[in-house]
Amino acid sequence: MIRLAIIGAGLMGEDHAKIVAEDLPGATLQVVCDMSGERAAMVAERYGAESVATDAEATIRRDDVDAVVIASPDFTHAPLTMACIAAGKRVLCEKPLSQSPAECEAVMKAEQAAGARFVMLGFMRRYDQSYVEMRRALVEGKIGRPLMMHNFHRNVETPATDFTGAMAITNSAPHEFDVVRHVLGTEFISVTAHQPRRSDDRVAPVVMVLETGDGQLVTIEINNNADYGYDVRAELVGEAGSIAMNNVAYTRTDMKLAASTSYDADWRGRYHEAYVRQNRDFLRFAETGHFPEIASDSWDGYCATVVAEAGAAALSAGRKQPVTMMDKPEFYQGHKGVAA
Ligand code: ISE
Repeated sequence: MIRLAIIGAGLMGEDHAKIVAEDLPGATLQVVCDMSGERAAMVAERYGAESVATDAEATIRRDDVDAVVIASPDFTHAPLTMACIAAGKRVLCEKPLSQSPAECEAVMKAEQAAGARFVMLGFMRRYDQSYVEMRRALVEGKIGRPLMMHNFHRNVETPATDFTGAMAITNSAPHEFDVVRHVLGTEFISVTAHQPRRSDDRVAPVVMVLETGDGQLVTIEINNNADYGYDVRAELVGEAGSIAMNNVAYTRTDMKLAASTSYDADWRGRYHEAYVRQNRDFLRFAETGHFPEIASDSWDGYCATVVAEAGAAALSAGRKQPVTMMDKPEFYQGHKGVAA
């Protein structure tokens, strides 16, 4: 059995604890750690954890912890990932790895110095069946050479009152930055960003247009105040056809001359299966040391952060910004496969 520690008992930490407890045979929920001992105890009690802690670094070093899931606040992700590498513990770090490209580079440097893979990033969209089928269609040549990919990412409302348009790019859009790179198998070279004007003081959507190094165009709309539901869409357009996400609704209700389907309130319902698949791949990684075929790693975390930084700069400057990245280290080459 792999003994897992969950660092952070907030929304994501509790969801990971639930998955470990209910959907991850072969793993035990060894420790729930949070700076609030009360919050950690509540989640531990709810999902049957062996113990509770409030000191993240000490938890990572514990002899009864084999691997770690980091779901604490964003600014702690990179330092706690470094602590996992130093302790020789494999880690699933929730996105983002860091908001700073320099911090991402430090993590990659530490991992390479350790001489083995330790870090898996929590860009779980790669495990969602719709993106799996898009990637497979591209690899199998079904739609011809890819030309464009269109993406919508809509939340009911912003998660915090101090949310900004730039945060839509740095907090929400990294999911698209990563999954589009994964599906297309290419890197971004430029980004422009625009916002429409709302009639109220809520954060307006952000629309980005990105160019890839292989001559493709990618559009990404992030709307954190869509109101009607959690709604993510994507369409991959090739020279010989296109493949689009078919809205995942398990039922349709027909009544009073109308038909309706429902939306999830947030990502935890819509992407539950993707999180379970991702976390099972992490468990196998923790057990075997073999990095999963389609998982995201520290390099992918760095790429998403660099694109996010360029996107925020484009929104602020009101003009196209280049996406400039370091050369990909040999250490991170390979494993750009297709899910089974
Ligand atoms: C949020 O930032 C996340 O990371 C969630 O995974 C995503 O589904 C949500 O839409 C984002 O706003």
